[in-house]
Amino acid sequence: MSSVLRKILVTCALPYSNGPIHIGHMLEHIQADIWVRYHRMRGHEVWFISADDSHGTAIMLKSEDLGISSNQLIKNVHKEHKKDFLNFKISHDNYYSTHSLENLYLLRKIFKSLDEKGFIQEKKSSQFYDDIKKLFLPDRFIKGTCPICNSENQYGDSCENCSSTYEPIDLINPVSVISGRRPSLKNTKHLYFNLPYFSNMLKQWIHSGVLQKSVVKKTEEWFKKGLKSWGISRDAPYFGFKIPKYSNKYFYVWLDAPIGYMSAFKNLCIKNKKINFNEFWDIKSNCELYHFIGKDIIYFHTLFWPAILEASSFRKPNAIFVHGHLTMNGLKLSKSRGALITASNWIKCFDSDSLRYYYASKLSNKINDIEINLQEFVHKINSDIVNKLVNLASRNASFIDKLFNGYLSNKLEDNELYQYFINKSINIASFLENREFSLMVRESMKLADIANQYINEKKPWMIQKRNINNNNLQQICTMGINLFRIIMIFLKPILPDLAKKTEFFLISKLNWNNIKKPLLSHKINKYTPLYKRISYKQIEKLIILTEK
Ligand code: NOT
Ligand code: ZN
Repeated sequence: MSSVLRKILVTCALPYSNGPIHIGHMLEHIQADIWVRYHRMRGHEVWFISADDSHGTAIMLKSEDLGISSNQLIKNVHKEHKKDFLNFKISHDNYYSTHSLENLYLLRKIFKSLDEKGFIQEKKSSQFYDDIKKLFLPDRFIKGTCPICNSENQYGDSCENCSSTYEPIDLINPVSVISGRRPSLKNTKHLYFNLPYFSNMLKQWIHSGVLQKSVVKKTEEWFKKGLKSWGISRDAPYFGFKIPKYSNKYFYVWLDAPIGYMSAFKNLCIKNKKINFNEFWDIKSNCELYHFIGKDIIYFHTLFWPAILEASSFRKPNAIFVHGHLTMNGLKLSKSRGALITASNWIKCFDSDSLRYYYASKLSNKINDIEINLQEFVHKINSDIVNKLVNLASRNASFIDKLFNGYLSNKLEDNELYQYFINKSINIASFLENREFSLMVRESMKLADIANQYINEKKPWMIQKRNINNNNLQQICTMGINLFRIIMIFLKPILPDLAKKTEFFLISKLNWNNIKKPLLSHKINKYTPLYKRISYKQIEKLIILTEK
């Protein structure tokens, strides 16, 4: 076990309450979950939280569409989301919602503090308004032609074609997504947070090692353009929290969403009295805080959020861990449909360890997009998990069971090889710590190859046939089982289901801290298949479900 005990709080971005969890969300939660499970295994105190992001115009409109209240919608969705994460063995300690008393309390407290310190200003502005729907339109509900590259059908805040960001009023031929009409401009008053005041602090902060290099670069681009004050209020009708002393004004969802990180944790502290909220969020906290996010919401986490924390005298994160997007170009499914592969459809076709493993085999600590390919997925699972890993257990277990009554020998056949595997744990640990999961998976599979090769060379089946040296046979198979055990200790954070079955099979917990001590003179259970081969037929089923 590593000597210094750390206290760590980990968050995933909060999925919106207006739709199902898809395998794109799952990429992030699996990435964070692997990291969390690894740190728990090393004995650290880790709290892992997320929540539904339950406010905003999109949710209000969606519930109208469905003919139910927004409250009912977010309740239904929350239940579904929780089930999805459970199905994929995401080990959140709390999965909460931003529509909660704790969030309201912290939002008000933070707003009050910002206001008292003079960081909130009121400004007049004119915004697009849908006269038919009687609604001020959020950026994402206005589409038009990009003022920079002239590409059509772009959102009000940024262009997907040329990546420029702009104001909705800059769009050429703006159209309301809701009514399909040209919106009118209407005057309103809004509250703004004085972000530019924090420019120097933020500049320093982003260069203090808290961000990946490419994320620093992206953030610097925004500095070059100059920071602007940030609008934190929205006009009614809106589903969210009301701003005190203002009639008809609500807090913008992007203000109470990050506060959702704190409030989900606060709620956890209420349920578990041993955890102390202030110990983690106090400005002088020695605990570590990490946010896992996708690259589309860097801005909020590298500028707004640290500034809000600084302004309201809370601690800032130790790091923001940004990942790329999921793409599915090489597939029959189009890219836009990729987002439609829901977690619940996936789990009707495949187990969860398989997706966890596949993602791990593609993930690094860089922010490049991750291309998924279902053919490759099936191939990789069968060739790695079935042919290399599980096969290593089964081919040795049968001898131990049949000839030795389930008992492993009292010594290893090749101590040097065992030591070689142990030594690899240093590399593996550092890959896991640094979120270099693909390197870690590759290294583990190299070890599985070496272990299988060892068995191929020793040929236990020949020894049995010739009935020559039973001691030697037992030691070789004991070696094989122990090498399998080491690899499974490494892979336990990635493959929780397989790890559980392995622990039952070995009658021993997979622990990092006793990795050096092989299982000797130890009884193991009769081998039953630990993992079933998957087939291309299951892909067809998934595609049919997705296109329904
Ligand atoms: N619901 C948002 C999204 O993009 C994520 C909110 C994350 C919380 O899906 N916030 N911050 N900062
Ligand atoms: Zn453009």
